[in-house]
Amino acid sequence: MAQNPLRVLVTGAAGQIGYAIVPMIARGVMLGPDQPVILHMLDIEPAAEALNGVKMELIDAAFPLLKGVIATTDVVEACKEVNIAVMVGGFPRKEGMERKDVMTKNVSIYKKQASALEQHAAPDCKVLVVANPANTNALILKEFAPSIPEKNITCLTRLDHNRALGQISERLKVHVSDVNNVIIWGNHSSTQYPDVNHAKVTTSSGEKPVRELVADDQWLNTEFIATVQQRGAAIIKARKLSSALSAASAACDHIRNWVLGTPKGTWVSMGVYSDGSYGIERGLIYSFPVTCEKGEWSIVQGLKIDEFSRAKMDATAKELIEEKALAYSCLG
Ligand code: NAX
Repeated sequence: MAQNPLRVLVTGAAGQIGYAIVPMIARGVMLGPDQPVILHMLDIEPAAEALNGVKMELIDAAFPLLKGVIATTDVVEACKEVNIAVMVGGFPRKEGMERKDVMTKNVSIYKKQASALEQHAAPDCKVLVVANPANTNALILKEFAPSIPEKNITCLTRLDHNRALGQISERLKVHVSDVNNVIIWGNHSSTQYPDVNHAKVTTSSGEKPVRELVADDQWLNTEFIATVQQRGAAIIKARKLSSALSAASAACDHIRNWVLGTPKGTWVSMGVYSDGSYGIERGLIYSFPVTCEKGEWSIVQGLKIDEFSRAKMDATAKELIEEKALAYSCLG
C-alpha cells in the first residue's frame, strides 16, 4: 500500500547545507526508500530568488518520492503540518561580532520559529536543530514551544559522532561501518568530548574494544579528541567553506535512526534534553549516547565513567550552562 507523504521542513534551505540535504531527503536517504515526502523550504527574503532556484532544480531532478515542494519566506506557511523540522537557518558569526550579538540574533530567530512550529506543525513533529549554537538554539526552541514535548526537540551532534567513527576507521584501517558506539558528550563546539571507552570494532574474530585495537592511549586521549573537536575548522581551512555534505548526511542519519530505530546493540549520539543522567544538569540540551525504537530515543544508562571522562563531560556541561545564561540575557 502506498504510504502517505511526510512533510519535511528545512529552514535555511537556500544555504550550503540546505542545498546538500534537500536532494538527500527527496531520494529517501532520511526517511527510507518507500517513504514519499513533501519538502517545505524556508529562507529569508534576500535569499528568496536562490531558494526558488533550488525548487526549480528539485523539479528538474524528477525524484519519484518527492510529492511536492513549498519554497517560502513565510514561517507560518513553512511550518504548516510538518512532521519533521530540520532547522538549518540561522545567523552566522561574522568577523568582529561579539558572541552576545550572534546569540541575540539567533535567540530571536529561534523564539519566533518555535511559536510557528508550536502553532502550525503536526502534533508529533520531530525537530532537529542544526544551526549554531545548535544545543542552545534547540533549548530556546523548546522553551518557546512549551506544547511540543521535550522529547521531540533535539540538536545535531551526529556529525561529530560520524567524524569520530571516521578517525578510528582511518587509524585502524577498518571499514567505518565496523566501528560502533563512540560517544559525543555535551556541546556541539570545541568543548565536546569524543569518548571511545565503550566503542567496539567488529572483526573476523568477534567484537574488540577500540582501546585494545588502537593500543595507544596517548593518541586516543589527546590527538584523536583534538582532531574530532577541531574537524570543522580543518574543513573550513581546506574548503574555504564550512562542512556541508557531511553535515547534511549526518542530519539524515540522525532523523533516520530516530524515526526508524538504531540497530540492536548499537547507539548513536544526539543532543537531547537532559533528565539528569550521568549527573548532567537537567534542562540543558546535551549530547548523550542514545538508542532509538518506535520513534523514541532513550539515553543509554549504566556506562562506567572514569575520572578523565568525568572532567571532560563536566567541562562541556559548564560551557552549556554559560551559553544558556547568555541566551537568557539576550531575551531582553
Ligand atoms: P549558510 O550560511 O550557507 O546557510 C544558512 C541559510 O540560513 C542562509 O540561506 C540564510 O539566508 C538562512 N537563514 C538565515 N536566517 C534565517 C531565518 N531566520 N529563517 C530561515 N532561514 C534563515 O550556512 P550553512 O553552511 O548551510 O550552515 C547552516 C548552519 O549550520 C550554521 O549555523 C552552521 O554553523 C551550522 N552547522 C552546524 C553543524 C552541526 O553539526 N550542528 C555542522 C555544520 C554547520 O557548521
